[in-house]
Formats: sequence, C-alpha cells, structure tokens
Amino acid sequence: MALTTALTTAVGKQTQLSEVAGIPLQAAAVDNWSQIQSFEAQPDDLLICTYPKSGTTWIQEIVDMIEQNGDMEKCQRALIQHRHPLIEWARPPLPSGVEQAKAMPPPRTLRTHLPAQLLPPSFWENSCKFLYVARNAKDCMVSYYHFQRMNQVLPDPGTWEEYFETFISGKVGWGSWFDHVKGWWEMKDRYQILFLLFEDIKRDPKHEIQKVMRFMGKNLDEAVLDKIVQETSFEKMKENPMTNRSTVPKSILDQSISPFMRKGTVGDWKNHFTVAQNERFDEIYRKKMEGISINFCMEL
Ligand code: PPS
Repeated sequence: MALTTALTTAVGKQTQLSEVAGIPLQAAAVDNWSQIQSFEAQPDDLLICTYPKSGTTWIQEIVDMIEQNGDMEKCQRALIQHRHPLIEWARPPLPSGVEQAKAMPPPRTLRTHLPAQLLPPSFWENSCKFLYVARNAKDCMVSYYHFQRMNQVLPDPGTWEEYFETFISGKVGWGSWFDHVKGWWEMKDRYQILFLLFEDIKRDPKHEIQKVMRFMGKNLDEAVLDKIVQETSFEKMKENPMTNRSTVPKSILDQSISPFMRKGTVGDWKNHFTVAQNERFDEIYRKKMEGISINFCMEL
C-alpha cells in the first residue's frame, strides 16, 4: 500500500526506524509490511491496542487473568510478550507476529501499537473487538524517554530536552501520540472498541477490570476479581519474571539503565517537565487535540 522511506533517527546506537505513510516504525516491520497488511483477522480475535508505554503489559496481564478465570498458574505458561503476539513484530530470530498469530488456536488475543490508519484492514472487516488503552501524553513521553534509554534496538533518545522535541514532532516509533490517540478515539463509535485510560485503571482497578471482563463476555466472582486486582498491581508485576522482562538479554533491554517496570505512577512528568516545557506542551495539546473530549487525569 503506502510507500516506505528510510528515516535517519539513529544516534549512537546501531538502530534505525523507517517509515510507512509517514509513520516511523522499526525497520524490520517496514520490510515485512505487505505480510502485516495482509494479515487475516478472525471475527473472534480480541486486539489490544496501545500507543507505546501506555500500559500494554498491564492490560495484557489483566486480559489474560480474565481469560484464565484468575488462574495464576495458567498465566505463568509463557512470557507476557509471547502470550499475545504483536502483529507488526518482524525482527528475527523470533517468528514474526503474523506467523505467531497464525499458529495460535482461536479465540486469539493479539496486540498492536499501530495507529488506526495502519491497521491491517481485515480487523475492521471482521468486526473484531478492540481494547484501546490511552495514557496521558506527559507521562507517556517520560516513560518512552526512559525506555529508549534502556532499549538497545531503538534510537538513543538524546537529552531530555532533545527528546521533548522528538516526541512532540512525532518522530518516535509508531508516530505521534496525538494522532494515535485521536485516530483510535474517532473509530470508537464505529467499531467494538472499549476505550480505557491508564489513570482510571490506576485509580480504580477493580472497576476498570470489571469493564474489561464484561467487554470480553465473561462473568467472574468478586473473589476472582479481587485476586486479579492484586496480581496485576505494579508491585506484583514488577516482581513477576513473566511480566517484568527480566529474561530479555541486556543487549536488547538494559535494565541497569532503567527498569522496564519503572515507576508505574501517574504524574511522574512533574519530575521531568520544566515550567516552560509544560506551558508549551499544553498549548500544543490544545491545538492538536481540539474537539477530542478525553479527560486525561494528570496526577492522582
Ligand atoms: S511497551 O514497551 O510499549 O509494551 O510498554 P507498556 O507496557 O505499554 O508501558 C510500560 C509502562 O507501564 C507501566 N506499568 C504499570 N503501571 C502500573 N501498574 C502496572 N501493573 C503496570 N505494568 C506496567 C510501566 O511501569 C511503564 O511505565 P513507567 O511510567 O515507565 O513506569
């Protein structure tokens, strides 16, 4: 479909992003683009959709615990990143996300960071269910900055000041936060999309988990719900080797630079943004998100 072009974003590390239709993606995904676009979704697929660093791992564990009726042992069957294939994943030596998904028995739960306009069309055509989690842009930027510091296969973020500019211009993997959130929000009334906010899950996990449970067509006892709340807390997931990425080699994720499960809070942006950056960001946000009625909570 779209033309792909190389984008020079690597600073220091041997990494490179390429573009599809103006969206920077990992070069391997771009090389594999026709396979990704022709992915055959099934009507009973559930797709977890997020902009990076918005609580993907968290909602994956919640969804899996709901699917497994709260059986923690079953959730320990595989690393979280392998339980729900990222459909645009294409970097060897692992099989591509498309191949991993093809090998899964139905009903499948899959995952993507793709913006709505780049989603393989079969997801829309088959009326699949989508679970979108959005996180406030400032905390998302902070989390992404630390992730790019420790992730050895993504471009080096440079200084915080440099990264601030990179992020607001959308020159990061999977593109602009603003366009991503807006794009999925605008799809929400046309398709089966449950739109969740990271901050709501943090404030009232049981309430949000119940919403997810109903959306998935499940009905679990209070006791099971309470167990899911407990097992999916930041503290538990940080200690859980199946969710904390501790088995990923240091050559890919160097957790001595910054842990994958870093803080898991709302409002860490206040420790990073200067007053001037905050004012400028608010102005940009107002313009870019005009007409989008999402009420992001910026601190708890
Ligand atoms: S990725 O790499 O895009 O899949 O990352 P993602 O999982 O979307 O986001 C990582 C951030 O989510 C935080 N996180 C949590 N917060 C609260 N509770 C739980 N259980 C939880 N699990 C993951 C994680 O710590 C990252 O945020 P920061 O702010 O960097 O700590």
